[in-house]
Amino acid sequence: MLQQAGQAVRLCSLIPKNQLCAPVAQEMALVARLQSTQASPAQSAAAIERQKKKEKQMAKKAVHSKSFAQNLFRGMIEPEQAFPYPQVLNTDQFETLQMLVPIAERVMGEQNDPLKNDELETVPEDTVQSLRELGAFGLQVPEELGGVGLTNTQYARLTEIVGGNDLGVGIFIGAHQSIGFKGILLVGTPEQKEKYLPKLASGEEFAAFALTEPSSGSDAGSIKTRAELSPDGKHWILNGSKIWISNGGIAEVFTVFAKTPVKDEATGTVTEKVTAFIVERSFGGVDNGPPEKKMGIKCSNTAEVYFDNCPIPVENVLGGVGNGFKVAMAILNNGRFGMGAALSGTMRTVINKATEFATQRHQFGDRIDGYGAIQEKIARMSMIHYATESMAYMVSGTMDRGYDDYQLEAAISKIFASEAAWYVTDEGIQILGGNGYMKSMGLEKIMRDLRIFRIFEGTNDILRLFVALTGIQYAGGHLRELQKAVKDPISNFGVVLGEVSKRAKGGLGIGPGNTLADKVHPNLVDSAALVCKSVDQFGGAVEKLLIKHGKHIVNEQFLLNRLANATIDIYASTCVLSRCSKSLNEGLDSARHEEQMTKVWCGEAYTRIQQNLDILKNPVALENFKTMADISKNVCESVGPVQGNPLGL
Ligand code: MYA
Repeated sequence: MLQQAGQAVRLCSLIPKNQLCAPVAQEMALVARLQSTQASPAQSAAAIERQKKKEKQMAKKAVHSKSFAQNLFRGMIEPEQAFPYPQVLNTDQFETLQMLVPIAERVMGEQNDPLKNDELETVPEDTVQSLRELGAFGLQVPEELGGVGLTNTQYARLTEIVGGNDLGVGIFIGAHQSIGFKGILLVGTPEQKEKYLPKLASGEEFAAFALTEPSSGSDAGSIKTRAELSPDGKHWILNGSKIWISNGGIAEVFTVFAKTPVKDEATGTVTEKVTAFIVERSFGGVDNGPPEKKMGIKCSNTAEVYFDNCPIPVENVLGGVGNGFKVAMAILNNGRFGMGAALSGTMRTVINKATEFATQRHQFGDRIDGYGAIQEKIARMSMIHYATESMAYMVSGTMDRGYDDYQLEAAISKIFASEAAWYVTDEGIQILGGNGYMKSMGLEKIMRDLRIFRIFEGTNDILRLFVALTGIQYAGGHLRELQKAVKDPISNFGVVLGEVSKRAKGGLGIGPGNTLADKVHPNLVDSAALVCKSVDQFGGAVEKLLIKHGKHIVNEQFLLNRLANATIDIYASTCVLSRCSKSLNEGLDSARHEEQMTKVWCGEAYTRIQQNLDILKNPVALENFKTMADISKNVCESVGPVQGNPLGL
């Protein structure tokens, strides 16, 4: 290490001294920190194993990504995916959508009755039939396999209509195609696609995604359902049970994840790895429980599914034996953008209802939309909806442009949309007052439906950690690359100079400047500057955390959450800047309004980002986190509040 530091210092002599040596020495300290491993003696064997696995992942080598969100962790703006705002529909695709949108609006808006579905706890057959006729069960299945062959952006637009009308129906059709058979679409063999997709696309059969188990929710890798190869090697015999499976009681085809023994041919050792299977109910040994009684999305079916010696033909392995965890993650990553789009539709509906009410309701002699208290609510609801919508179509557009490193953006969009929709609906109900609380208004149902969106498809808590840790892992990989480059500075001069000068500027408080100035509309340059400043500070904050915690950053969830929140705010600001620039450039009627929203959004987001980053280094806040861990421990030990009632009774 000393030798490397020496080389780095020699390299520094090529560049003004006081600017470069300190950051390089800091790099060396950081790399040393990343390499250290110290497991606390109090940790259990399993926890230590897990810790080691996580720490090993933190030592992954750098792979350059075009992901906007990942590069934030290096303090860098990678504009390629975010600017200009994606415009991905060709004329044909636009016209197809022009034809489908009014039909979808008619089926959902006129025929479907959300309140009735909620009461019946099912989707009536005539609505299902209309959805079949619309092609709603195979929106992204290629036309030659009986689907509509839509792109992600086209799918997003239709999903928005469904989400704006009935989230329960959305989950019914979303669980079917967004995750249920998405694996077949993404990694299925041509034979699997031909065998299963036509009947699924037509809605003759329904599909479900079976991952979650009683003891395996967020920790998806810990599933216990197992499959073993039959003695004749022709079938996998599946045993286990899955819970809370959307469409579990009505599906004919399941994508099931199970542990399987996998032999390493080189060493002969056998390990248990997750494998994905396509399971037909007709294989036998498949059963389900009664429909679950839920808080919301009641018309969608949710049930336990049991597998009792279910024989699965070997050709029904999906994506290769032992690759199931990656298959599950690929499906979830790919499906998450749909939530952002659906919930944008939900928010639009709520804003419509709230403003319809606010512009008609008179209190204290005036229309209530004239009062500041209501105006602030409506403005905030509109801005957060604008950000959600901008993000949803940014993600679908990124996917349609062929990028495959969008998993952070998709996770951010899911977190953001589910919280934004909750906020908007809560405020919508507040504006309507007692009227909003009544079932007949429909907002009460939306609120119940929405609650699950912060929980399923990856809880927002776990996704925040995923965003922060994946970003840190990416930044850490680049730091190690720098370390390697420093060992051979002559042949890697570019890497070292680029990285070191970036960090040196950061160390001296000289940010890279407003690198987005030429990417946004001139009216938005100041707002873009706030994003650039935030990114620079964010990169510095990540680096300091790595210096302080090294690989053990994986355990610092209080801090990781703040990093994730800052990432989300930076990404949201970027999406609105990009979209609003497009609107201004095209002279849309709404452009000035969008500009107002963008400016306020970016200003307020900047303040929140500062707060989140400040907390990371604020000794009082850090001490408070420790105290909160203690408070939680005390409350958990007494399994409830520690103190009694103030009256002592
Ligand atoms: S379905 C159930 C949803 N369940 C979940 O989402 C489970 C959440 N848990 C996880 O995602 C994982 O277990 C986490 C990692 C993230 C916690 N992309 O050691 P690891 C790689 C790519 O960190 P763990 C439902 O709710 C990682 O780099 N790769 O793993 C239905 C590593 O790679 P390598 C990823 O600590 C709802 C390896 O995996 C990802 O065990 C119905 C292991 O990583 C990733 N994301 O856990 C919804 N994560 O080995 C209906 C990890 O190379 C849909 N890795 O180092 C409707 C939608 C449509 C809307 C319509 C409405 C109108």
